[in-house]
Amino acid sequence: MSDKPIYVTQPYLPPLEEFIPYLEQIWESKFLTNGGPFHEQLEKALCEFLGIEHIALFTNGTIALVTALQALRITGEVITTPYSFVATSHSLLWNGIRPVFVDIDPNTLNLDPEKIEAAITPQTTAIMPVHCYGHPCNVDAIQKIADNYNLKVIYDAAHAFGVQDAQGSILRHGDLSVLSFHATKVFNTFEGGAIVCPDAKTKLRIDQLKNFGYVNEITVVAPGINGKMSEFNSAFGLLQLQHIDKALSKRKEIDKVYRDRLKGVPGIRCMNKAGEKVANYSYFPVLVEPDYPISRDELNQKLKGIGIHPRRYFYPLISNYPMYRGLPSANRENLPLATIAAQRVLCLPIYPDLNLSVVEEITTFIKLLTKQTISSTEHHR
Ligand code: T4K
Repeated sequence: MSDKPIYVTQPYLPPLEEFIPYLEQIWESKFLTNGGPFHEQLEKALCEFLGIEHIALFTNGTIALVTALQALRITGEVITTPYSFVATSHSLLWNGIRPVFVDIDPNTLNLDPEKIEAAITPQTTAIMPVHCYGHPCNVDAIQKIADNYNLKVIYDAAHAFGVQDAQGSILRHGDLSVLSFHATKVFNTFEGGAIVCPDAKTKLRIDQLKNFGYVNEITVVAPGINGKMSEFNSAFGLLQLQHIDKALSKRKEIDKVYRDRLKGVPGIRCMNKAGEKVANYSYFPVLVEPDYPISRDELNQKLKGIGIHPRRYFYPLISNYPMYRGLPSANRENLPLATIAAQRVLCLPIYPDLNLSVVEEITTFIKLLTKQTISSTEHHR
């Protein structure tokens, strides 16, 4: 195994010398932020790459989520998933909104549309689903419910950069979609995020909200925040975009090796595709089921023992954190499938610079553990 620790992910960094000309331009122009030239260029380049019409760049995905809720004036209660990174629900609390947790579909690990209706109350104003691991939600079923009950839909698409369904970008669904460009994501700008919006008017409002609510030099129309992406981050994004196809195809290769080599290993379930035509292979989650000889946590520890650092995304469930667990919808009985997924999931390392030989070693170790544990159990019988 490698002498350096192997993390669940590592940012893809293009050659340093390719970034120098961007830095020279920033030094030359002295424009560091507030919608400078690289910011404008990155918005255009992303629209083209993603096949969308309008995007507003942000300093990170969390501030983008908080702003998306403000942009649509969401209040009261929002239906969401407990099986996500905590930022999803935190964005609701930051807006004084009450999250209402609904259980997940055990196949996609996304919000189960069949359970949404029962959670709607007169206070419900929106649904905030997550395309978890970049696997698309059941967008048609969710939109149907939203239309029936006059609810907004804001997708937390933090994992879904570049994902497409049969008709195009997954980001065109719902009222808004929010991306994260954090260092650990498929496409990163060190820190960063974005809101994908359907029209120029909505983008204008979002652009005002991310700039303190300024409309012009002397007019402020809302208590906006500072959510602007800097020129440094935007420039890095432009450079990353030149390498994104290569990075995505490396991820695809790794995904295939994992799938091929883990096929048929008793108790290790790889997730199926969930309706994406173009996937981004942002994570490689496996579910460690009861017929695997050791528990998920034991497997996690054993892998750490040989320098592999998977992550239990997403354990604990958001609904188990102190600021959420008092909510009626946070009750375990309300969330049986999310509870099981959180107990079983382990995200294995996947990132463009990960050597395929390491992936092979990880899978061999997982398989070997099966045989060793089974034979030592038999030995002790
Ligand atoms: N919604 C969803 C569904 C999300 O998953 C996230 C973020 C958000 C919203 C919010 O978006 P942002 O506001 O973050 O843009 C990480 C990320 O910090 C977070 O962005 C991400 N989701 C979440 C799933 O994972 P941690 O605390 O697990 O990250 P950390 O620092 O432990 O990094 C994981 C591994 O990556 C490390 O063991 C080593 C490696 N790493 C990490 C960093 C930061 C590097 O090699 N280099 C690095 O620079 O949260």
